[in-house]
Amino acid sequence: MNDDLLIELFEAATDGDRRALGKLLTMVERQGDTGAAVSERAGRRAGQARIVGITGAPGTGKSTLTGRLAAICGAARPAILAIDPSSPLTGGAILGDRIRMDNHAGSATFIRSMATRGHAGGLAVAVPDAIRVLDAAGHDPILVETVGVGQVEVAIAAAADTTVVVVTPGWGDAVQANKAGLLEVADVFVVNKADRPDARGARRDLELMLDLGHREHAWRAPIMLTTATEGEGIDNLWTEIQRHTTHLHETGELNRCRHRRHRDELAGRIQLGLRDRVDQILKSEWGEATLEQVDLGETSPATAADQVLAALARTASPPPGVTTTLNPGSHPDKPV
Ligand SMILES: Nc1nc2c(ncn2[C@@H]2O[C@H](COP(=O)(O)OP(=O)(O)O)[C@@H](O)[C@H]2O)c(=O)[nH]1
Ligand SMILES: [Mg+2]
Repeated sequence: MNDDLLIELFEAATDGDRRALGKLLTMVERQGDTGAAVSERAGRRAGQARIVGITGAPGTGKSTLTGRLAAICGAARPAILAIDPSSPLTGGAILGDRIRMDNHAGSATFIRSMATRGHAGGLAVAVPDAIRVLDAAGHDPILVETVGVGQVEVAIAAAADTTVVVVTPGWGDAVQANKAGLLEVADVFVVNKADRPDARGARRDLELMLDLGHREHAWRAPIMLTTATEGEGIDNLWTEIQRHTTHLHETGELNRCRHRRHRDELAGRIQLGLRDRVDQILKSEWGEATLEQVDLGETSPATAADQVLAALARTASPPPGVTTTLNPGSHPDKPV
């Protein structure tokens, strides 16, 4: 990818050209060298946007709610990133989401769906890049909708500055949310479909669960009642999200939160890279010979793995600008 073309695309996207922004997002979705170049450039301008994750079980009303939030937040250029889990129904789900969001979000909102292509690990690295691109193009807030099932989806929602967990009336939903690990990651709870019977009961159930697992937190997640289809309770919800943003700023938690996010992103990428490397090694002549020794009982898997790791460490060199080696002890032949 030509550098000038990238600069042009970013400038156009920043000026509100949705096609240019769409192209940049497709590039990071595909990853590879072009995706990395886009991410790098985006990273220099990003860091201004508020990132709000919205998660919960399918059908709880996340898309409707997200569209409403974008419409009432009062921002000039909100964006919605809707993450779809891989399923044969994905195409339909995206379409349904789009319709429900478009109905409510207003024309100022930029909406993009991302589907799980290939392995979930790919999504985990592509989503932070997509957020970076939206941020760099001047979108704020960025509302990220994910289905709160599966570790990767929960992790994506939890990586936001503020994580909103959506449940609906009925005890089962709160129990499910608890099982999925959603109670711990919530900064704000929403009991949506408050037009249904016993929404207050659902709030009480949630409060009880929070009390049971209560740790000494400076922030206690408020529980908001909404009827997303009618737009009820959305203003109050946005007020609570903003209150959480202020809390993050005042306590310095925002920097810690972003630091953790970068750490997780870096770890995720290193793990993906290592996984590829492991496959390469096992497929190589050397890997096959080692495996044969294990088959014959001449080497134990533990010893063989140690040998491979030691060889990997010998070939590792620090990135430019980093003066210490990864493991100086194993590099007797290299100056530290
Ligand atoms: N009764 C009622 N239905 C709602 C409410 N919010 C959303 N729905 C409906 O619930 C269904 C699922 O909504 P959707 O936003 O797609 O949920 P998602 O799967 O969590 O994104 C749709 O038929 C919505 O119209 C609400 O507050 N009350
Ligand atoms: Mg949805």
